[in-house]
Amino acid sequence: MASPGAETEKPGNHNDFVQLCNPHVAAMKEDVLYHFSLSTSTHDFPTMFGDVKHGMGIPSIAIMLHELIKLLYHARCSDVTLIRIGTSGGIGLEPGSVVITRQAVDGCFKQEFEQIVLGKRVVRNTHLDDWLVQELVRCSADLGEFPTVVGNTMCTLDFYEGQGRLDGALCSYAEKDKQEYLRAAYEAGIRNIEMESSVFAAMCNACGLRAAVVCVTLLNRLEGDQISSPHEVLAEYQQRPQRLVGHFIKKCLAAA
Ligand code: R2B
Ligand code: URA
Repeated sequence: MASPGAETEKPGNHNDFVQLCNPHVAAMKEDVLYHFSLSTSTHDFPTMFGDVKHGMGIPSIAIMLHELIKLLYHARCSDVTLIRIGTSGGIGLEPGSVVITRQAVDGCFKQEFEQIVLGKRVVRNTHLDDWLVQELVRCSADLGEFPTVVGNTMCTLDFYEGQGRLDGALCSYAEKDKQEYLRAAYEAGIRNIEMESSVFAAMCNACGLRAAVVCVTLLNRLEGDQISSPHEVLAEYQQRPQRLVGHFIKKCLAAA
């Protein structure tokens, strides 16, 4: 599954329109995208897709997942695996490390996702598929390109105070409090922090879908809050979960 949102800037000149390496397409009066049941003569592509973007955080991914899971249902898909890939802040890891999530936890380190439904607390399980975790670990070993660990992932409602940063618009704690919190998180098996994994795991569990979360760490939060590595470094880090999951998909296809 694609990660929601452009979490760091993409490489290249990102203001340019997408270019094709095929001179014929621009000269075609109509282009039928057969497998999508779309045609440039019957559908207004710029209006339909020109502004496609995902948001960030639990509400955005939850809305997207409701509709994606219904799409899979209507399409009568079977044996589906969903994988969230993206970025995160690491705890006690070398930046660029990839974390495969065993369990998503909340900001109090609780291994659950709480949703208010009709005014009542509904608590859902956030455990991720153990078999898939092991397969992804094997894929990372096959690639041998970057450090990969299995750990718990803390999912927060905010990037700043919610993740114990000292550089937000609001902050009522000191560096020492932040260090204590992050070190307690580390002791609880948490290796990274992001903003979507808990609802992702909860919804996939509730719908009986096999799921995994694979995020690269952009910084070590024990050493700072700002994401200040050079653009090319961050861009390469961001490709790591894609390379790992790409390898996993190829392996599955080869075995099918
Ligand atoms: C990781 O990075 C984003 C915040 O910068 C958020 O979508 C997440 O989970
Ligand atoms: N994404 C997050 O949610 N937190 C970080 O520190 C980095 C990326």
